[in-house]
Amino acid sequence: MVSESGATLAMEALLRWNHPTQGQIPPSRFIPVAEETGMIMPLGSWAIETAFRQAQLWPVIDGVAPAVSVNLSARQFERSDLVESIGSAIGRTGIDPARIILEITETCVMNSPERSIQTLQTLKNRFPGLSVAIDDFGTGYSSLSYLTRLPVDILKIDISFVSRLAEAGHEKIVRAIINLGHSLGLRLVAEGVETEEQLRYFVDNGCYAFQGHYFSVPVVAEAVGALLSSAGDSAAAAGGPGAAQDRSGNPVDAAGSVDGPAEHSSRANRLIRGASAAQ
Ligand SMILES: [Ca+2]
Repeated sequence: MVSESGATLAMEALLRWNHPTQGQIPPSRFIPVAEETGMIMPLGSWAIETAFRQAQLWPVIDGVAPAVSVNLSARQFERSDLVESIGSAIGRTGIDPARIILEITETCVMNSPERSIQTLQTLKNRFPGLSVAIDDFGTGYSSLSYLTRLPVDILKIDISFVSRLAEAGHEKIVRAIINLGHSLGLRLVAEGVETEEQLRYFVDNGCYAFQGHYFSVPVVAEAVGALLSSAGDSAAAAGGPGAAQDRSGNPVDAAGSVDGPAEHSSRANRLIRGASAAQ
């Protein structure tokens, strides 16, 4: 997640399975099986702790280390030992809870809204600073009255709306979600940003942060440190005295690039800073 000012606010942890003989098995294949068999519990706990541990290795840029965002499945969220499990992972890794974002879907929350409110409140009381995001917002079923009572911090606008933003109907829905988020005092994150036009739209409409291939394709855990360092350097450069000259000397080219993640990131930083300055 990248802010309007170009800072990397958070990295979302994504689970991948590189099988020794079958190669890459996508999560869309193994997560449903894990959910069905109950394997999601040990797998989910391992994923959370591993993400926290990796986040502890990330560089601190301008005194701030990015947060780590982890996805919770419905079954994980409904477990009675969820709070203990997250507490153990925090204890073992030493991560500051203020650097943790938990992502849950609206459908998962609405399965049992009263209980969800209680669970989220307990998590936030036990681990001050921890943030909660409603993931893929707009695709599930939400009760608006519960939404006002849920102790959540962030709405993530689903990729399906972002990718079809050019269609009038979708743009209206996105605008309504943004207005809803603002009215409820929530931070809005646009998921799946791939083009300069999409980015500009969300910058202009008051989104808090953005994520997607425009900034970086998913990278392996070992490469995240270098990606963050590179993004930090370019953000600092973009804010420095030579920034305007750099921008005009190196016009942003968002089309057809085969840049690596680091180049994507530095380009995004320059673009976002350019967009902010133009407002
Ligand atoms: Ca997510």
